[in-house]
Amino acid sequence: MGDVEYIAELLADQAQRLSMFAGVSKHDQNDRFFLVVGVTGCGKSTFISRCTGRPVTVGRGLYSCTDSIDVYEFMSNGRRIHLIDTPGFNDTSRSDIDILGIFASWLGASYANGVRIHGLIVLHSIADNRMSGSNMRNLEMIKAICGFTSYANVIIATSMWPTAPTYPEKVTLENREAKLLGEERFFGFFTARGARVFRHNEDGSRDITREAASARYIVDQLVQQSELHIPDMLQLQREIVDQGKTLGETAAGIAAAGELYKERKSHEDQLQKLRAEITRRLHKSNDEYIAQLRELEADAEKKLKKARDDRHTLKQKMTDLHKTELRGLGEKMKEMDRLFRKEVSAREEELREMEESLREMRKDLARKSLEPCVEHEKAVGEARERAARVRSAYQRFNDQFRDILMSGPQMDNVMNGAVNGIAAGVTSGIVAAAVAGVMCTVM
Ligand SMILES: Nc1nc2c(ncn2[C@@H]2O[C@H](COP(=O)(O)OP(=O)(O)OP(=O)(O)O)[C@@H](O)[C@H]2O)c(=O)[nH]1
Ligand SMILES: [Mg+2]
Repeated sequence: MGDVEYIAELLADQAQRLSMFAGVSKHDQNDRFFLVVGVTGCGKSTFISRCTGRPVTVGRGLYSCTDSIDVYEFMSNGRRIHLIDTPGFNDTSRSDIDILGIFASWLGASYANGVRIHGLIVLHSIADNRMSGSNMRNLEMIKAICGFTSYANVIIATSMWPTAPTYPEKVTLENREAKLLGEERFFGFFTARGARVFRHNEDGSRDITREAASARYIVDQLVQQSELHIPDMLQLQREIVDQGKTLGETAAGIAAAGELYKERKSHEDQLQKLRAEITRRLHKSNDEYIAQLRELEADAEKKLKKARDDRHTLKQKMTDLHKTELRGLGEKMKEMDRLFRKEVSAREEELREMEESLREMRKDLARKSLEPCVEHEKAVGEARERAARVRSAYQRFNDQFRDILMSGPQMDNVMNGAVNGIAAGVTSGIVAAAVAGVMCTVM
C-alpha cells in the first residue's frame, strides 16, 4: 500500500472512531467514555494502546505527539469502552490556550450531542522527581475543566515505575508517591474528594501482556465505579455549552489566562532588554554578536505575537472555536487532495506506459519466445491493480470528506441554531479537523 493510501486509510479509520465520541454516530447506553489526561510524555497513548491492543500515536522524546483529541475503543465484558487520548497542557508546539480550545471544542460538541464523560484517568510519571511548573499547570487545568464536587470517578495512576529498583530508590519513590498523593496542592486535592490511586505497571515491566493487564485493571475499576455513580458533566462543558461563555470566561480559561499574562509580561521584558542591548552594542560589537541578538529578538517577537493571538482565542465562544478548527481542516484537506491527485495521475501514467509497451511487444512478431510478453502482462496486471487501488482510496477520501469541506460556507446558519443543532452541525467538521492532523508515529 502506498503512503497516501495508507494515510487516507488511517484518516478514515480515525474519523469513524471520533464520530461516536462527538455524538455524530450513535453509541449504546452501556458504553463508557473515559478521558485519559496528564502531561506530555507521561504515557497516556501507551496506556491506551495496551488497553485496546491497537496502535496509538506515541510521542518521541521531548516532543509531544498526541496533537488533538483521539478516541480508541475496546470491548470489556460485553461493554464498549472509549478511551479518549488528549494532548498534555505542556505541549512543545502549542500553548495551553490552544490545547484548552481543543478540549472545549470536543467536550462541548460531544456533551451537546448527548455523550457523557463517565470518568477520568489522570496519569502521572513517578519518575518526575519534582512537580515542575508544567505538572502544576496540568493539575490546575484538570481541576478547572472538571470542577466536580466529588472526584469518585477519577483515578490517579502513577506510571513509569522502574524495573528492579534498589532499596534506596524504592524508598525514594514511595516517599515521593506519598507526598504527591497526600498534599492538597498536588494530587491530594483529588484524593481528598474521592479519587482513587493505582500504580500502573508497578514492576516496570515492558512486557506488553503485563502492561495490558495493569491498564485494563485500572479501567475496570472506573467501569465498576461508573455503575454506582455517574459524575456531573464537566464544568467546562456546562460553561461553554449551557452558559455560552467564551473560552476566557470559563474557569479553565481564567486559569490559563493567568499564566498567559505572566508569559506575555516575561516576553515583553525580554524584548525590551534585547532591544536596549542591541542599541547599546550597535557600534561597539562585531556583526556576529549583533546577528545573535537579532535572532533572539525575532524569537521573542514571535513568542509575544503568539501570546497576543492566544488572548484572541480566549475571546472565542464554542462556535468560533469550531470555525477555527474547520479553517485549519480546509487547508489540510486541500493538501491531502493534492497529494492524492498526484498519486492517482502517477499510477495512471505508469499504467499507460506499461500498456503501451505491451502493445509494442505483441506487435513484434519476430520475437522468438513469448516468455518476456507473459512477464510483462503480469507486470501490467499489477500496475492496473495499483492504479485501481489508489483511485478507489481517493474516491473513499472524497466521499468521506467532501461534505465536511463543503459545510464551511453553511456554518454561519448552523451557528445560530439551538445547542444540539450547533453540535450536530459542526461535530462532523471537528471530527475531520482532528483527523487531518496526520499522525507522527504509529506503534
Ligand atoms: N519505561 C516506561 N516507558 C514508558 C511507559 N509508558 C510509556 N513509556 C514511553 O514513554 C514515551 C512517551 O509515551 P506516550 O505514551 O507517547 O506519552 P503521552 O502521554 O501519550 O505523550 P503525549 O502524546 O506527547 O502527550 C514513549 O517512548 C513510551 O514508549 C512505562 O510505563 N514505562
Ligand atoms: Mg500521546
